[in-house]
Amino acid sequence: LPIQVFILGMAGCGKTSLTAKFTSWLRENVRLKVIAVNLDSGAVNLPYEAYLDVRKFFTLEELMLKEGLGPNGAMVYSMEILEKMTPDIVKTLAEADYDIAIIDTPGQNEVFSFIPTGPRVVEAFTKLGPSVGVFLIDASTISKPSDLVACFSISIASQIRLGIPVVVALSKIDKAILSGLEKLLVDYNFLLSSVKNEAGGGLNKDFTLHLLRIYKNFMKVQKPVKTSALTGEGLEELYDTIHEALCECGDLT
Ligand SMILES: Nc1nc2c(ncn2[C@@H]2O[C@H](COP(=O)(O)OP(=O)(O)O)[C@@H](O)[C@H]2O)c(=O)[nH]1
Ligand SMILES: [Mg+2]
Repeated sequence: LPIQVFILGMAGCGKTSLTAKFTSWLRENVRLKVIAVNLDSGAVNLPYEAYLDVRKFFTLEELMLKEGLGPNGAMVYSMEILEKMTPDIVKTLAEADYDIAIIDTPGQNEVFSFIPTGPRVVEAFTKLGPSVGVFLIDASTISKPSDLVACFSISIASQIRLGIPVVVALSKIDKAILSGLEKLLVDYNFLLSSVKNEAGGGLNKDFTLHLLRIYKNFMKVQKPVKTSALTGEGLEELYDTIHEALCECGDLT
């Protein structure tokens, strides 16, 4: 059965860029039949050739004009249209010949993961075969250790909402601004002491430390993968991690 990989993350975190880079990397290095699927009706330019592109059917801009909606209303509405189209999309993919589909998701993670339609779209895709999410955390937005913990908690929330295993990856690692970030990703005790040493305290620090305990268990299973769509760093590791995540769930054996 083919594998579905949903690229997830906040607006501008690099989903579309990674979809392009990862797709071509897989074609060159793993020699699998790879297709890219675009579910973002608001995309303007795609740096990859999509096997299936929702913009063939509707675009966010059209919805705004036709329905007199602002960008947020149009995004919510676009998810309803996407859900209605999903049976046809799934049918098209079921007839396609591929080993792995890299699925670029709408610009805003909250729209895809936190409105009930997104999880239902994902559920329909899981009928095609094993499905996994890659949650991208934009390294250029992490300016202190607790930022990492906050972003990590969103990835967990997305996993809970979408009901598929979600792998965590840093994107734009070439643009990382926090010194020691690499060590924070692999060394739990260093992360813990760094959070403790951050300025400020009170309830926020308590919350962060509580979240860190969850993070600790997660780190035992998977350390966040460092990727860059600019340099291609980390793509092999990302591929291995996706495989491991699916094996752990018993989806691939
Ligand atoms: N330096 C750097 N910039 C990146 C990388 N990935 C994406 N970008 C830039 O980040 C911006 C948003 O990227 P995009 O892929 O459209 O994000 P999306 O909204 O999550 O799909 C664009 O200007 C990209 O050129 C990366 O790995 N390194
Ligand atoms: Mg995009």
